[in-house]
Amino acid sequence: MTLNDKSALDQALRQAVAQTPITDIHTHLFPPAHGKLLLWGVDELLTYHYLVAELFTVAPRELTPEAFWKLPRRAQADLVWEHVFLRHGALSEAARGVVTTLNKLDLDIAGRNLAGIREWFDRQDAEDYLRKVFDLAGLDYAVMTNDPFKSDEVAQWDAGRSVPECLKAALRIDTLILDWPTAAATMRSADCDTPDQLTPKGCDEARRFLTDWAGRIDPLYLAASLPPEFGYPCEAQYAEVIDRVVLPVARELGLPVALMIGVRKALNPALGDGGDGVGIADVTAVANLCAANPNVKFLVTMLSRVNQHELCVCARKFGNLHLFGCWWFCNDPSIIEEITRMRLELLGATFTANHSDARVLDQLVYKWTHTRKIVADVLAEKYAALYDAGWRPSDEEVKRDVRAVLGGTFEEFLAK
Ligand code: RAT
Ligand code: ZN
Repeated sequence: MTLNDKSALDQALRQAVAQTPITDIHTHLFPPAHGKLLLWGVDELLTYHYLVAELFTVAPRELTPEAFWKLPRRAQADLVWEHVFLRHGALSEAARGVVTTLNKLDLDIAGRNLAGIREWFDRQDAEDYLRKVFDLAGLDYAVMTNDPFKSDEVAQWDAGRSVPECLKAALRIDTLILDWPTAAATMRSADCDTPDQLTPKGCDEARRFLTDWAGRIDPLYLAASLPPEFGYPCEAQYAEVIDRVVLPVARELGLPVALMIGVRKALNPALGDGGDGVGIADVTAVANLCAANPNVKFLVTMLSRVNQHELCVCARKFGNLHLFGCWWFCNDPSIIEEITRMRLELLGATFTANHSDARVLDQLVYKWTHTRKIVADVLAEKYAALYDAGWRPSDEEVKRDVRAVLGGTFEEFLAK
């Protein structure tokens, strides 16, 4: 059906954004059967590392990170609640996210009834709650981050625990790329004969290790987060690991390589996960990787706002490069809006607008509520301009384009 009037077009678009199932292509969720690895509930929401970092910008000087980390989770959550929410207004995106989530769950956040909210969570069952959250967020599936170099994660796979259909795997390989000796030690404990040096035999064994893991968990892609200094080609050992291990496995198994570039790890180590920072990265490294490896697909996101325009231009040059998400410090409304508009203008609907990066199951609710609103507003503006220019899209085309930026082009890219 052609949408011949502008308000029908706007309505169709907004309805499509509200109803289209989303594929969340990067999270830190785990199957409920993996026990404690799956974080959920109000105390986990309140102690999200974004909020812990915020706590230490407002907390009294007597409260040190060292003392904070020794407290039980609930006491940590109380401190965030008191200082970030009650005393300082809950104005950040991470704080608003907690409010959106609890409100969408029909809990009494307006009444600030933290005790009642905790009681409600104490009565939930992880499996049922997972289904409820996926329904509320409107997801078809989410991609996990599965690290074969982390023993607590490996133990769950060794035990053969079940994985629900709505969670797909991604094989995380930061340790392999950035810290060969530690990766080699892990591989040796998994019956690979990998020496501390990057020898031909070590590379064979590492390729075998990755291939075995891919067989076990069926990942959609290989993934790593990298520092701003990441360069390619370069003399550093990581470039050799990429050339001799990662790219051959990606080619052989037909798996894309996801690169998240620009994190300055442990800027303030006392804050744990909340202590990482951002640096401006080198987009040329991505261009060189894409140019030198036309038969490997790259999924790329960058952490610095400064890199976003150059990265969009790069994506216009390489069919083997797919841009995704507004990562971490870019996952704020003003920046999501800017990046989404920029990507649409430079790339059309051939990118993945966002990923949640959810570490706590419940965060899916707010991350996608907030992103859907922005995607709807930006697409509405673009469709209105296109209408004014004389184009008349059909309802089906609008739905196709909405799905494209919410997971459709990601799936096409995987299948390419
Ligand atoms: O966004 C985050 O929660 C970060 O801490 C990281 O998890 C980052 O997204 C990563 O995957 O390394
Ligand atoms: Zn992440």
